[in-house]
Amino acid sequence: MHPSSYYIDLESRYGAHNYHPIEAVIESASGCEMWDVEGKKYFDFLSGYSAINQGHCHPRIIKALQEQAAVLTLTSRAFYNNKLGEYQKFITSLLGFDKMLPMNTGAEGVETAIKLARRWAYAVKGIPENKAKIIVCSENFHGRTSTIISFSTDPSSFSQFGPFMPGFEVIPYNDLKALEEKLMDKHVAAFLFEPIQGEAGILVPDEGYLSGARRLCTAANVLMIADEIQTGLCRTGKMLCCDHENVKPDVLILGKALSGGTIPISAILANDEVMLTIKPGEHGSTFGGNPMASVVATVSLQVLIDENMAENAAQMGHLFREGLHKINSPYIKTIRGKGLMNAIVIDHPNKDAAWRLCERFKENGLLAKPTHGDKIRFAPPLMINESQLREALEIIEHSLPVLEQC
Ligand code: IF1
Repeated sequence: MHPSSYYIDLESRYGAHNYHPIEAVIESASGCEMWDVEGKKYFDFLSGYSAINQGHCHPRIIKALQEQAAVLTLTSRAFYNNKLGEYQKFITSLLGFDKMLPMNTGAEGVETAIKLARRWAYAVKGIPENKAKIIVCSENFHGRTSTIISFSTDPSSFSQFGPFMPGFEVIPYNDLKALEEKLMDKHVAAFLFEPIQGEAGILVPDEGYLSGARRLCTAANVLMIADEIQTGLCRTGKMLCCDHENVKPDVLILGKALSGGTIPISAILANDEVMLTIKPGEHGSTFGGNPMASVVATVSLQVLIDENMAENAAQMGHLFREGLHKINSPYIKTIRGKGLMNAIVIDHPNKDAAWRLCERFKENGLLAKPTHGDKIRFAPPLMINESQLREALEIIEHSLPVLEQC
């Protein structure tokens, strides 16, 4: 048994310093609660950045993981296994696509979608080779690989990591006019977007943005690629965030909660015209589509459905935003979000105010973390119930006075 400081010091001494965590050393978790090494309980209001929608260590998911792990974990795709095909049939019929390509991290999912869009551009649309362009939005976050940061507009993501991958053009988010203008360019292959921008601070676009983008992409014969790695899987109150406007993207990317926060699993879904442009041996990964991931993903999706997590996220999300408004704090400038993907913007002269507030949240038993300085993201697991949510709102309200002292 060691105190939290022991573990923090170990990571400082032996680990890369690529994060600046809130100083809570978590030892166990269940549902929407976590316990640190001193036995202190916290509400988890970050959910592993929306990877733990089903709640920590969901018994059905853990059972499926343990049972499959004891039988067969990996064959590689050099051979078949008896779990991948059933998973692919399940997820494609659930979400309405012809086929699914399995990968591991979200960034790999985004990279795969980029390769599919470029290949489709050359093989189907007839764009001259190496001329394909992909339109992205400012303040996007799609991962940390060298290609993906090539089209980031956040210096903390891209500075001093050049040279960068060409073939991407940036337009403002939530701006259909800008998209329409860009789509006049016949070399545009795809539009890659987040239905709600997560890292940017939970930026919810205007009603009609998704359906407008769908209409424009269809008219211009451009692939609409929805990155639902963070917004998907019931987080915003529907199975997919695009469902709020009945929009069907041409390529759908999932990750994070596809495994209920157990192992890295991502999935790229598309119809045959796009998916079959990649031929055998032209793309893959060692662990992509392994039998353990296939079983875990199937159960993780089933749990979301069986436990009505989209409906609960919608209801609890309304209660949460209502509760934040009722606090009526002078320090909360903006409250925004959909379902249980929410954020507040802090209004305070001290640039460290949001961080200080999150430290006070921690002292009072709630874990959340600022994004981009003055925004605090609130994203608990989707199985949170009303009394837990109200207790969390109490903690938020009783922590805010700390801002009077900083
Ligand atoms: C970090 C952010 C969230 C994502 C979307 C792809 C990926 C992510 C919409 C890549 C990943 C994670 C990455 C993690 C923190 C977290 C994050 F702050 F970085 F931006 F959630 F908002 N598309 N987001 O949100 O998926 O490769 O990580 O599996 O890098 O610090 P991944």
